[in-house]
Amino acid sequence: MRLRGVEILHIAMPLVGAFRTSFGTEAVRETLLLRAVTDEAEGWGECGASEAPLYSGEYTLGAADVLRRHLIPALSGLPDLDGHRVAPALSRFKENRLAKAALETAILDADLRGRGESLSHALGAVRTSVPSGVSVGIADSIPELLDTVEGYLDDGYLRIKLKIEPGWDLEPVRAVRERFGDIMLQVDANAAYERADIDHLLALDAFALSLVEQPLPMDDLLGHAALARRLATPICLDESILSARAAATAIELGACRIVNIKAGRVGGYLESRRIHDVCAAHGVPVWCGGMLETGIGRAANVALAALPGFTLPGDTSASERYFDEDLTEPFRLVDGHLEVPTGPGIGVAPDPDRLARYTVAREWVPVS
Ligand code: NPQ
Ligand code: MG
Repeated sequence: MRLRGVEILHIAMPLVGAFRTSFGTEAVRETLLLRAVTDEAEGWGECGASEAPLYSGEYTLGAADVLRRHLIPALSGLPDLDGHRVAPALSRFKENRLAKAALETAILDADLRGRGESLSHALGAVRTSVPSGVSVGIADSIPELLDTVEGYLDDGYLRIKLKIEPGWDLEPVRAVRERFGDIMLQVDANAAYERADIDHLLALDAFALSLVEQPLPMDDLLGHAALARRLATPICLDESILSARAAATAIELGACRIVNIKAGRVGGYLESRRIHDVCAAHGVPVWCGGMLETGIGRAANVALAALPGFTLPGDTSASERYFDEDLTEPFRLVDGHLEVPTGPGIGVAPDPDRLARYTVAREWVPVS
């Protein structure tokens, strides 16, 4: 397969409600879609970056710049390009994992479409549908939070994840546990605490949580290990796990017992599978995280979540959790599950009218 070029589409999708985390509030999903054009097929990838570098150091316009200036040109002149050859061709460029993942996914999608194979099959999926959880942002009040959670439980979500931060932790968690009883419940701090907060975090053990996600800074694996020695609730890492090697290190240090896998954060779906494999070898459960994806990114996440080691419900929510109108046919919750696409590649494509409605700029990056 030979790459002809990549179209970078800048999109802005209004969210059904603002999503607040310890690092900021998002009301419009501003990111990139990539359309890879090859001599065999076209492929799509979605970038996890958002308008500002708040989740990681990457942001949408920075990702577009590194893609047009460095990453896409590095794929020129490769006569036998396929999904597996993207990461080696990009490896001399440091970091920029969200951008690299988007490009690898677009090439992988084109490659698989050309061969008529689904991404789920290529990755080693064993399920036809995946259990879904939902991530619930920080609310203005506890009554408002309880209303939101009740709505998601009525929708059928199989587990609830509450975003927490200092000042919004024990009381909202207690209120949800008391009101809804024995639901599957977990929390995500997005690195909002420090080692000095360890005594405070131990109080979370009172609420029978499935896990506490990324309580401490991403580079503090030893802090997570110290917390893990005192906390009964399993620690799950998100931001800290940037590669399969990082997963192996974190597990060996005792910094986590569960891993959140987001393909964007680790540079792509192929590295995601390696993390899945490392975790499986250590008996560490994994689940699929989310970055407020449109149907393009969501389709690929659902394929990944169908692998055997994904034994916990992911942040693989239905389209309507985030958007009134998705770019693809909407992903719908059926008995708490999303169906895994079976068509070639990621198995979905943007609807042209809806794509035009939410595209704010597009640029064609040719390769020779
Ligand atoms: C997490 N996701 O698990 C992330 C955080 C997150 C679903 O909780 C724009 C882009 C906004 C990426 C908000 C969920 C975001 C974002 C939150 C990622 O930590
Ligand atoms: Mg997280």
